[in-house]
Amino acid sequence: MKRAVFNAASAVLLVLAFVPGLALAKDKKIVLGFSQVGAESEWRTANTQSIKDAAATEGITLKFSDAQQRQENQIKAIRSFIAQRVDVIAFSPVVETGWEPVLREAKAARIPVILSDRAVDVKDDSLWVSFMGSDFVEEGRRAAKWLIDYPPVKELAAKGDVNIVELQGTVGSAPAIDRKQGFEEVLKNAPKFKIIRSQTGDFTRAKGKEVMEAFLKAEGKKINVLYAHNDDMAIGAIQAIEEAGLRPGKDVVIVSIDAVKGAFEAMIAGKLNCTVECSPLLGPQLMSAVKDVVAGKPVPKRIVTEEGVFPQEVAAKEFPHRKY
Ligand code: GZL
Repeated sequence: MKRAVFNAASAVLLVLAFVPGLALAKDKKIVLGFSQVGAESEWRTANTQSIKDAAATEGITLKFSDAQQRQENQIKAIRSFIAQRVDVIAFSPVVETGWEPVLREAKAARIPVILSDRAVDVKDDSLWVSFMGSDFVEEGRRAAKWLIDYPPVKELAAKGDVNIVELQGTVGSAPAIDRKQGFEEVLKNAPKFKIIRSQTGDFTRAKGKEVMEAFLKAEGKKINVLYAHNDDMAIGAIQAIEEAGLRPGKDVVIVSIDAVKGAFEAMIAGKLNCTVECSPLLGPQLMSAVKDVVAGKPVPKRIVTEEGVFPQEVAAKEFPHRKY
């Protein structure tokens, strides 16, 4: 009798081993392979910390790779996760395109893929299970709406054109494409607002400063506004504006995106006028989705993070409550 029971139990276990989602025995820890963009900004650092903290809290084994903002490094990391037979792969794609081949390899290996923070542009959306992150187009709209309604800028528009220079994020990345789209969508109804220069600062402080120096050399005091796709580039640009003898936040009104601590410090110092929130604290949501995927539960195809807008006048009050 005992032998029959033992054989039946081992047969059940054998079947479970081939049914994804049920394959994990109770005590086996989930293994997540995560390919991160890099460490280019305060936002990214906070995002990485959120992911690592949440994995530890949930008892998920995290295999983490930093791609130093290079797509080929992310593709290599994903291939390595496939070879290691991780349970789930998640990544923040540095750019939108060029992912089909490696995502097809993950699908063929029956390893689910979750997109965190940024989206991919692929025809077959069965190549990824869920995309969690901000609505970057809406962030661009919010930046433009705040700018158009900002009283000192309204006064400028009453007298003539408002000349804007734009520091774009990483070329080809979802946030750079979408933040530009959202900002320009609102500006369509504000003809006095003109983007006179636009160039990538690759989301970094150093490049943001370098490109702003070039803008100032070319346009000088003609520049009324800087729109930066992230706070790090805005903070770099603030240095360039001061070195050019101008007052950031006054001679050049500055609106940027992320709402990292550095932006609140710049607003409190009167050097930045508004930051649109883009939360990097995606770790808990990601781990919850990972556990659901492994358990064979349904996961929403799109999970949007809720965010706000922080103008200079609320910075001092809000700053103590900021988590990143
Ligand atoms: C947005 C994220 C962007 C941040 C930048 O979700 O992908 O990348 O806005 C970061 O600070 O570098």
